[in-house]
Amino acid sequence: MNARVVVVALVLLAGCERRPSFEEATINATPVGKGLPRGFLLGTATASHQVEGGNTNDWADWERTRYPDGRPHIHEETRSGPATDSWNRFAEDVNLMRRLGTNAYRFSVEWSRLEPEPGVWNTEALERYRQWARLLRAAGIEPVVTLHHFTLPRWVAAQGGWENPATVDAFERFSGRMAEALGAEVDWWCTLNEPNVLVVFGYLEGTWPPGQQDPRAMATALAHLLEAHARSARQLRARDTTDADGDGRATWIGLAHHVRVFQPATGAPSDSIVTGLTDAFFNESLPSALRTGHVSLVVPGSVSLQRDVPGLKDSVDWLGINYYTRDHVRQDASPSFSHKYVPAGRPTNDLGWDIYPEGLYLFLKRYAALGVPLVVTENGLDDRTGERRPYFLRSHLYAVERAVAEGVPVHGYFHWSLLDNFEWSEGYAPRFGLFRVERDFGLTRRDTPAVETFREVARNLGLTPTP
Ligand code: IFM
Repeated sequence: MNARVVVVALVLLAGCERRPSFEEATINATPVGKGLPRGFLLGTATASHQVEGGNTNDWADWERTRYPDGRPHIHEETRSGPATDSWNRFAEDVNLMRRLGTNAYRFSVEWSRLEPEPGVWNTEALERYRQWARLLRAAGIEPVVTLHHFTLPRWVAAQGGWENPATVDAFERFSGRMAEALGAEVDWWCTLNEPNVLVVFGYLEGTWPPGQQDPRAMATALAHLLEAHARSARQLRARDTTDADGDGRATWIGLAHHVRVFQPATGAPSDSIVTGLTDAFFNESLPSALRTGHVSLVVPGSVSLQRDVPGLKDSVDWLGINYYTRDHVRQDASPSFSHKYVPAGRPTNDLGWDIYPEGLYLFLKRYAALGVPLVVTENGLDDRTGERRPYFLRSHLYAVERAVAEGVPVHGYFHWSLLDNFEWSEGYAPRFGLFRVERDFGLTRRDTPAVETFREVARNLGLTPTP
């Protein structure tokens, strides 16, 4: 090879993006945690309805009712009931977090508890959440508060839920009230959890409340959710003026967006087209609306909604990414024009979801273009024996580190979940917890093998798990 050819080859190589190795041996040899930046938030996540117990909201009603053909809405007719009783065991749960060595906890406040009737506020519940935030701070754990994680008060559901613009007004009022009540303790706010998942299950597939199968209703609900987010962010900024953690900012606002890798099943153009459309709707609509302030929702053949939302552009200080899995996509004649599946032989979790850590790296790289810090607000797996979680945790944090090494501003990682909890339509069969919850033995919390892995990562990051 002459010198000119070598120079050209080197120039070409430098211009090529080289993907990091995701070989198991490489991952296992990496002291994960050491490559995360200073101030990185390492935490766990939960949501009120999944852990608190005793909630009365649209989901509790959905759990009691059935589809028109008589099938129960929830696997084995399970009800969330006492959940993990975290409403009463919060201090115990904080001790679990301290044992993990976490420095952040993402939890949601339950709107139906706080405002059981329009304009009627439950001051006792407000006080309890305030105490929780104080307890977390005292333990060196940053509270990250989600304002809406799927559930609605009954009165909001009765007025038409997210299809009704009045719900946007109600959520704005609720957000303002939360900012006033909790702002002295809370800086990190997550307005909404996974609006895309909520509208697909609730308004397109009809498997979550309100049980609709109507693409237009889905688009309307999603547009209202984005408007609610923008107005909520405005309220939080106006009414939470206390810098609780002393970092110079009184609020630090984002939302949690659920992403899935969609990969064409074959090289056929039809598979690629359908994959692109699926990705555009599910993964891209929301970030693009945040970037431009313009909501554009297109479902070929049925919906084209275009709307400017005041305040949406620049409404987030950070973007949360909830990442779990990848789907292979084949074009077919079904209403969604596609069949999504996991090829045989792939490693999966106990819900059959592909375990693909590289996908997290790819999304972090992709959303870096938004120009705001990113936070992995959820990542986890249903692992009923607990044996796969240590490597899952390691490999996904490795993916975060690779993105950080390439300059992506990732500010945190929250494992879903602290403990096994109510997994919506699937009831209590799935186990997403770092701590196992023994439902037949008084909701006792027990370590899974990944607790030790988490502690090791925390130590590598310079945190100090309690013994
Ligand atoms: O349990 C859910 C959570 O409520 C939202 N994100 C996905 C998790 C696992 O399915």
